Amino acid sequence: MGTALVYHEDMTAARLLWDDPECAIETPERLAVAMELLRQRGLEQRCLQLAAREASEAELGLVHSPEYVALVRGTEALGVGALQELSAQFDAVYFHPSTYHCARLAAGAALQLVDAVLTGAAQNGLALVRPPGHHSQRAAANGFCVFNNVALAAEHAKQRHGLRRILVVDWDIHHGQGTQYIFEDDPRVLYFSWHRYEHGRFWPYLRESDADAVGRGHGRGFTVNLPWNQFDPELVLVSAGFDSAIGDPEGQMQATPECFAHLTQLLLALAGGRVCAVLEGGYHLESLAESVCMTIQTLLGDQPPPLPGPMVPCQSALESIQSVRAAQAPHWASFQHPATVPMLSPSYSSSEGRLLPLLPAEPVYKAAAPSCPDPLHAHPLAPVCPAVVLTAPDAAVHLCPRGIRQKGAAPWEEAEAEAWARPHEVLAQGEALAALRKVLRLVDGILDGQVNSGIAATPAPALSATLDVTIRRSLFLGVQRLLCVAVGQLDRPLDLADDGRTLWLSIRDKQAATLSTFHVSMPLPGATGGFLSCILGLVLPLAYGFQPDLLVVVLGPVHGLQDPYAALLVTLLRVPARGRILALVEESKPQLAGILARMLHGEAPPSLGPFSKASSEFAQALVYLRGQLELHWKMLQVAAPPSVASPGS
Ligand code: Q9C
Ligand code: ZN
Repeated sequence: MGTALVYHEDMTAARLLWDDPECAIETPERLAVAMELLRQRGLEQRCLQLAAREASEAELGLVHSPEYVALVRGTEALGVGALQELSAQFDAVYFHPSTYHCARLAAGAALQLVDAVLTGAAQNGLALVRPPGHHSQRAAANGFCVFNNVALAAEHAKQRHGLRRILVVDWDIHHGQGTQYIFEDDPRVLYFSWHRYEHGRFWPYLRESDADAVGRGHGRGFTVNLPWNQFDPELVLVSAGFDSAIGDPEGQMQATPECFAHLTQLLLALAGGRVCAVLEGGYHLESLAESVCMTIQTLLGDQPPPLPGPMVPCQSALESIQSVRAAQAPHWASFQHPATVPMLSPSYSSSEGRLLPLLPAEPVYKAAAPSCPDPLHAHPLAPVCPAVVLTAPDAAVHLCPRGIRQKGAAPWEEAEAEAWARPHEVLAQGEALAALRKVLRLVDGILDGQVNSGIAATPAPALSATLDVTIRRSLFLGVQRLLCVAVGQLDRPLDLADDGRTLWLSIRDKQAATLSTFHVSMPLPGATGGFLSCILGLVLPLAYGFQPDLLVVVLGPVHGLQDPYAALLVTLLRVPARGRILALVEESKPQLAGILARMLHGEAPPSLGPFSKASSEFAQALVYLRGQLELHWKMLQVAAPPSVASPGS
């Protein structure tokens, strides 16, 4: 099951026929250039290529009024003068005699993509379309959008496939008010949008684009901006606009193409990996094409390149996130623990009061260039099958049905392994030493790039010693930043230098403690809520701040994580670790080894099941740790400093 790419050249037919600077950026070249780069990079050929079909009028009726569909159909026969006159009745819209055909292809492409993913013909995919859709409303064109492609896809998934929970993630720089209006009273479609707002001074200049718009009626709480696991969607639709990317003349933001690789890979942890992206905006041709390639490569399973730039959140982003949290708290249990995240009142950064001027007319404009000049590092790493080193024969049963094979490379020479094992008596006996020889082979294989990741099982009593040797060997081979996430009763090696090369995170049945900036111990979360805040609020921000060259994940004695939790932990950590992971487990847990191997291979994790709130002890432990660590690890900041909120008070 691969990645579908839905496209039709006819969608390049519509274009602006008169002078209108506002609409001039929505050009046929947007699609042509993106397709060209996909071909050049050999990515189109790796996809399941589907030719877009037109949506039927009945399908358009899932979202749009018959009168509006008839109005758009009528534009096929209009002359330039009449087209221009009709276009002027809408905000930022132009019609062309081929608009109706293009817009039906764009809508049809989104429907086809959903059909391909929900019937299992593809695991995920992207529809490269124009005109875009997310500003389009039941009976109105708006912002270059004619039919709402993503809304139609969501409605189709509900009505034709019987889905009950669909997440729409809108990363276009503009608020998709059309999608918000269509689903604002529908709890089955959770609409998440981030967008430039400028306290109401950025197009489309709407009060209802602010954080306190949360939906209405039964849909209260389903128009949102929130961390995503609790909703547990069955399908993820992405309104994939790339006008939020660097160089875009419309958005004027700074998101690099790499950002879209990371966003996409994080979303792949949801809905069994069923992610359908549909193009929206994006008006800088190279930046658009580069970002489209990053998205497709990630959907195909390639590992993302590193995120360039300092890992420091910006204050105004923190303010925005806080007001969203405050506005959503009444609707989502995950926001309700007062200790989990400090919260300001919803009015704190609302449009009343502190109106900031828009940025000066000529902001930082940079031509889109891959931020890293070295092409080897500028593009995602192709997927590499994880190596599997197992000592228990029955473990293989859990792996082979999915096509993951044990790697046959020769283990280390016994004498050499013995030298590395020397301090540990437990490694002297046969089985433990045999496992160690394979683990060392795996460490070397990962570090010299033969494999991307690997999983190894060792006899339980030898786990801690094997981990110690693994760490020493990795540092010896020149790893600069080694992240070790140790779940269960495992101690940090005593003689490990606290020099910033190793970040050690213990998750175990002990009190929260920061033994140093690079040695953190947190308690085991009992509830799903605690587990998610632990990963999303602590482990991931630390991993992004540290930017490891290698991640070692160990599940030791009484680690207490059920398999789906361990699976999600590894899946999410793969993103900041960019797939460079060595997982160590006890050989008595073949089932766990199997599921982790599948995660390293890129399969989506299973659902965590019903949500349960974190205990207040656990929430307090997280608050304590954040307080201890956020001075050094800036990615942990969740609140803007009070001085920003009220100067002088
Ligand atoms: N003078 C999409 O990205 N321009 N539509 C507003 C204000 C309209 C954007 C400029 C932007 C429409 C799909
Ligand atoms: Zn846009």
